[in-house]
Amino acid sequence: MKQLISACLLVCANLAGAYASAQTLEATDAIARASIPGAPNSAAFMTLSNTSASDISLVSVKSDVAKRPELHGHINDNGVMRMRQRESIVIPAGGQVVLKPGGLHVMLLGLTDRLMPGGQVQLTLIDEAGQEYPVTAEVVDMRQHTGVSSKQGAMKGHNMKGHNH
Ligand SMILES: [Cu+2]
Repeated sequence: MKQLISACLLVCANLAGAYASAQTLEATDAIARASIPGAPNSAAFMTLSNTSASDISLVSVKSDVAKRPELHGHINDNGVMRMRQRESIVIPAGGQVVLKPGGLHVMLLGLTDRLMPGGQVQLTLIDEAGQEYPVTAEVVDMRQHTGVSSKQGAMKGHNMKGHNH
C-alpha cells in the first residue's frame, strides 16, 4: 500500500511537472505567398513568440498544401544569398523569431494546389519533442503587394519633386 501511494505521488508529480513546463508558441502575422499558375513552390512567413521558459527547437513542418514542406533559411555563399533547408529553427525562451522573405521561412515544395489570395493555409510546426503547433497563414499576393508599394513610393517621389525636372 505504501509503495502504491509513493508510486502515485511520483506519477502525479511528474504529470504536474510536465503540465507546468508545457511549451507555448504563438504565431502572429502568418502569411503564405500566393502562387501563380503552374508554380511548383511557395513559402510562408510569420512571427514566432515563445512564451514559455524553455527554448523551443522546431525541427519539421507539416502541411496539406505541399508535398514537401521544409524549414528554410538563407546562407551567404560567397556573396550570393542561397536558401537551404535547416535542421532546426530555435525560438529562445521568452523570445521571438521572425520568418520573413530573404530570411528564415517555411518552404512549401510541391504545391498540391494553387494558393489563391484571400485563402488560408494550415501549417503544423513540430518541435524536437514532437509537440505540434498549428498555424493558420493567410494567403497574400506578395508580388502585387511589393509592386503596389514601390509604385506608390515612386509616385510619391515624383510628386515631391514637383516641377523640378
Ligand atoms: Cu526556401
